[in-house]
Amino acid sequence: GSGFDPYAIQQKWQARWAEADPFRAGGADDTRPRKYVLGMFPYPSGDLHMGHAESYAYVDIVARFWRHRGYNVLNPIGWDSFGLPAENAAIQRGADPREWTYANIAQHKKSFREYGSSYDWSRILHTSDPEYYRWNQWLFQKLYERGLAYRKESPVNWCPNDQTVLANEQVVDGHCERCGAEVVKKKLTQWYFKITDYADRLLDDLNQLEGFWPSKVIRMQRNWIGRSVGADIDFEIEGREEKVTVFSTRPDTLHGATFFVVAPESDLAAELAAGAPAEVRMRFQDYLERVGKESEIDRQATDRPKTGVFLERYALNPLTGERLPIWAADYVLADYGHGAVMAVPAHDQRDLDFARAFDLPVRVVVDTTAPITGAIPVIDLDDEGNPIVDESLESIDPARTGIALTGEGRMINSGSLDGLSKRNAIARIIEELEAAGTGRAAKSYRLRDWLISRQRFWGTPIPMIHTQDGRIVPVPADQLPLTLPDAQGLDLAPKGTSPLGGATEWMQTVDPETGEPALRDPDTMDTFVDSSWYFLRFLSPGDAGEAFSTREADKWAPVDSYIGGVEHAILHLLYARFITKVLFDMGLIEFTEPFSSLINQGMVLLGGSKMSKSKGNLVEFAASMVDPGADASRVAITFAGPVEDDINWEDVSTTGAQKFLARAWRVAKDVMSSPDVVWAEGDPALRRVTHRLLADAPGLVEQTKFNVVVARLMELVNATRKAIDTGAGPADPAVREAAEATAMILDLFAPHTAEEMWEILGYDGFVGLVPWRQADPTLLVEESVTAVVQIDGKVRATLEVPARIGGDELEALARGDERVQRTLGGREITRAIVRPPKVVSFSTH
Ligand code: ANZ
Repeated sequence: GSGFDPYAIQQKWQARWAEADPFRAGGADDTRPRKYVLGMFPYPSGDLHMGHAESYAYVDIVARFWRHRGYNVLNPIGWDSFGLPAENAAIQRGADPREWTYANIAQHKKSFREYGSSYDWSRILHTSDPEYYRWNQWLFQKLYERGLAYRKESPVNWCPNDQTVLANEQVVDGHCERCGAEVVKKKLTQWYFKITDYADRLLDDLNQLEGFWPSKVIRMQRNWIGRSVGADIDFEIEGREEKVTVFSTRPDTLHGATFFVVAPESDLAAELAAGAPAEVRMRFQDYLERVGKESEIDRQATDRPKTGVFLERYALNPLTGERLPIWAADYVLADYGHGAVMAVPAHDQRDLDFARAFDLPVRVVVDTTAPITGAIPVIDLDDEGNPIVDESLESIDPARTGIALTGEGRMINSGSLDGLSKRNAIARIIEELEAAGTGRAAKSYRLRDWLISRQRFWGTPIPMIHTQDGRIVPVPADQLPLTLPDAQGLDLAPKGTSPLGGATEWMQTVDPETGEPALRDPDTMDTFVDSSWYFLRFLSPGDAGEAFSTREADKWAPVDSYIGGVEHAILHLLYARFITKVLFDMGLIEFTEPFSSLINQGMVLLGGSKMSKSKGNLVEFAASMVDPGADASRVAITFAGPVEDDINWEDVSTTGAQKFLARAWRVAKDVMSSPDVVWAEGDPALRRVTHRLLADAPGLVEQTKFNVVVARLMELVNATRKAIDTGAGPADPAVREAAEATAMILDLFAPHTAEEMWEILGYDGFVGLVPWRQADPTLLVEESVTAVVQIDGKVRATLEVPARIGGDELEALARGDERVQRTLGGREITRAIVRPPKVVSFSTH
């Protein structure tokens, strides 16, 4: 038959790909340069939808593109297959999380095959396989050896619904990232990875990624790490042996400190209260209880009334010896800086609010009305537009106005610092404190250590042994992997302790040193450990002797293009960056950043919200393979807008995509020349369209302007159709040339249709493997024409423009022209008639 049958074409080429396995990465003898393209591996929930279709379409565009450009491309796929949803599904159905997980993986694999994704299918990995997670255990023990894995008791984020702890990164606005329940604090002993040791490098190395990662992601990472620069200052406390250190970003304001505040839940607060009169102790206890019930969100809100308790104890200003009353107040957080602050109400808004609430003194030490050399003074204007110049210090007294003076100025009331600017004062006071031995330059971070223990079953068992005499020792290497026990007979329901604790037999082990009975660790690892290094496992996935091959890593890594959702902007990317640096320090890899470039795609929305099973607004990936078909899905999604924008599924035209593919296919059918035509011949106009696309597409793909390439392909197909029907005719060599270029470029977006076209055009091999055809530079020279710009009927300017200029582009050029601007003289254009390429006519009335 002569009809276009996308489903038949799809099945035909999938069978051929399955047989020939053409997208396997080249081995040791492959001399082409290498590219490692990776999509963030999927979580095997049952509901792959069009959001996944988008992400994996983009991955395939990039992988296919580099193959055409002559690279040896590695494009693997695997599954992030441990985690809560499997466990929750198992609990609901009384099933085994393992069965649920692997059944879903099988479905995913089928879908990706049907999508025509050009994976190297020989490198599949699942993080829930013991062959994989034994290397999580290896990694854990390596971190432990290096002092980067440790246990501590501290208040942790606890999700009362999932009955497990959460990393800071998994708490969004005080709620569980996964289930939305309000997170509470609970004191527990847990395992941590010491990511804070890497805070500076994680921050500084972001500079390398500038321009290669979305700037939004870089900004989010910077904020998350949250480095503040200042000083640590040691305060003597009356009646206490040891000094107490505070962190301040404004050590220059030390003379303005009028009181001292400690976090109520800190050990220091408890200790200070214990040494206070009974009545104070009671008030403190009441307050502590009240604070314990507050949510994180409430606590961090700036607009709520300040509360606190005076502990009737005093700190001494290290420079002046001034006595500062010590308060416990909840606006100071226990786990930031040192959990205590010197309060400078004149220059810090939180301190000022507190001072005004409790009638504490306010002392100005920075005159913000004084001019600072080199700084541009900010001058306010009054109603008439005259500068307000005679602002006096009294008129902005914070004690009266309630507004802290946080701006620049000159130091006053500060002894040796008087007259200095902020910067000089900070440098000077740090010198003085260092000389006196009561302070030093310091940095503070918002970043906390990574809590990796989870009280859940479906994860990597922590490879540590708790001995009878209280030691904690690694499971000996020859006993790894420490595999999960059978879920059968285990109570998986969340109850606040790990289900593994109930696997009595599994829990029993021996102390490797003494042979005495000992217990295993019942917790499992956060699944972000699994995904922190998986990109390295793809390089030697079957390797039973090591986590990854250093030799293969030297060849392939880091990942050249990493593609996935912006929801991973912080957690996953930060952890992967951290582990990469640790592996670098271990001498196992030669790079310090895992992902050289990052592409974040927007979301696919239906009815205005993100597709999800719970909202019942899923368009299923699997179903879309039949209607509209894999290629039409890919083209429609890609054409719907820029990569990073959200897409409304309602606006995505799958019928438009189907029609375009049918037109492209029909062009190939109509070609009447044979593959050995003379390339330099044929219709020059059509050749120019072809060659311009050959020349432009690589840059567009590298800039991830995939939708523009699709638009240009549509243009090429239309031009070819026109040449066939009303121009040079189907035997013209330019028509064949256009059809071949179409097939080769269409391969990025619609590989089944492209392969079919290639075969129709008389070729044997896969179009997916053909080298990019070079554009002929002589065909790229743009013809230009003279366009006239009229304003109210008179020609006011002429422009040299490309003959093929678009209307919008021409209008923009005309509006921006200097002569046009001058003639308009500020008048508004009320009407614009644009006839590209030659006429633009503006009216102003
Ligand atoms: C004195 C001072 C004077 C401060 C001044 C600021 C302005 P960032 O920028 O967020 O790092 N601080 C220190 N530890 C704290 C804690 N555990 N809880 C709440 N606040 C804490 O903020 C650093 C500043 O926040 C520090 O500098 C300290 O107040 C306060 F005019 O010290 B500052």
